[in-house]
Amino acid sequence: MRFDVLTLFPQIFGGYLTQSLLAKAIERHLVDVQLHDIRDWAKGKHKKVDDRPFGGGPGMVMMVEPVVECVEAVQAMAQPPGRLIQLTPQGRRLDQSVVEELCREARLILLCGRYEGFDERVSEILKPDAISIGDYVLNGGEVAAMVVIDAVIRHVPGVLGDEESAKQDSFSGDERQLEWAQYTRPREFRGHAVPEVLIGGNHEQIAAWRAEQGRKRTEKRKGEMKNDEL
Ligand code: 6GU
Repeated sequence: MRFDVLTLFPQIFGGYLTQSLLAKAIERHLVDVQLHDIRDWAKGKHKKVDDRPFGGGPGMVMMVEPVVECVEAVQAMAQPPGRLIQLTPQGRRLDQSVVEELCREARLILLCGRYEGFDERVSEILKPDAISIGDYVLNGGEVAAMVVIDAVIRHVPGVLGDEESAKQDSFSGDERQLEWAQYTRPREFRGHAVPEVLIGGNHEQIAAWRAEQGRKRTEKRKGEMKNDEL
């Protein structure tokens, strides 16, 4: 699967791309992430990518011309042109069902905004799929793009060591059950012991205990959630 990230700050992605699961997936050619600096498509001596809003008001708006030209050029760099995602707090909220929809694409183009957003004509011309990662405002779409990549690559065949892991994740499938409590060594720390059942080795009892744990966590979390999150 290929991701193209369009940003004014490609260096933000450096550490993320070179660590852990994603680095291994890239090394094994399961995932390809290409970074593109929107400023490379800016015109003039000052390579201007943002300007003051018509009508006044605070902040700067990302200009339509470099953004549209960057997206079009990047889409033409490889086949297929890919699905264009605009990271914006005004977008549809990312959840596991959106992630499962995105992972079916061969290529995603992730357009990250900064400042007070994009000139509206970016949306009119390119008709991106606008996605938000939650109801709070970030300084830009870069962290949100990493969230999208991180969630989506878990579903790319071969990326996880154990092929079943993504399916077993909380929120996957219809159950949306939270996972059970996990423990590893030591068996006791500061008076907190690992539940006896996990040490006994009775697999039926362990499975029953875990199922009960998952149910309890899910119930507790539902009690804490607002209605629209259920
Ligand atoms: Cl995708 N971008 C920004 N700037 N803020 C956000 C967001 C995205 N999702 C939640 N807040």
